[in-house]
Amino acid sequence: MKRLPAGLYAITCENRSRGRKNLEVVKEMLEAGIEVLQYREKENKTIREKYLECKEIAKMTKDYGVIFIVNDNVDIAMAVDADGVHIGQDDLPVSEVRKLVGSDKIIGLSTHNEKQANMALSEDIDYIGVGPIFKTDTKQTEPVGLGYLEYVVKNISLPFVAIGGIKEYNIDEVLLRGAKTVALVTEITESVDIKDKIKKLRKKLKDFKII
Ligand code: 3NM
Repeated sequence: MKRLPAGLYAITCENRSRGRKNLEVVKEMLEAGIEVLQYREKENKTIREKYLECKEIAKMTKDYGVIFIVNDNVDIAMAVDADGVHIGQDDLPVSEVRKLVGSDKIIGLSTHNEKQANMALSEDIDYIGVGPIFKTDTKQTEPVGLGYLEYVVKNISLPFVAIGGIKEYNIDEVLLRGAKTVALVTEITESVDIKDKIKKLRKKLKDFKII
């Protein structure tokens, strides 16, 4: 059974990648060093296109020993033998997803408030997403603030990933409060120099003795 590692959890977003293709961005991410890669593509791609990208990414992440999670599409995750799947509150119930993926795959579940975090405790999941911590325009959800992160650290005994509006300039705020796995989309995908950005983010995690 694989687990959510501490460190950087990078997420794709092709239309926020300065014209670069997902595969190009993922290659840079892997070369720079990340712990988890999530394929997330909300717009403008067919299932077949997503599948083909994920098939390639699954090979690349295996080569680098990086955990590969597919967002939303349980079918694609299984077809490419990804390490897991990440689902939201409006997706299939966790119990159904678990039946589909089996006991070996990682299931992550987004949560945005205390009630959802408490509900997650009785689900067969491997980690929760906690966010959006800060304002983000990558997802249409209002920020929940650092208070929700503090609540989870104190009260919820599940591995979690902090997400939402996290940047190099504010990552200290989440690390200080006990986040060990940090997810970033645009701070990485929109960087001119992805490797340099990841290097700087890794330095922060090292300063907090997380990696
Ligand atoms: N999930 P950025 S916030 C994909 O709170 C996603 O569950 C969130 O993008 C949640 O790092 C978010 O560019 C977007 O702000 C994060």
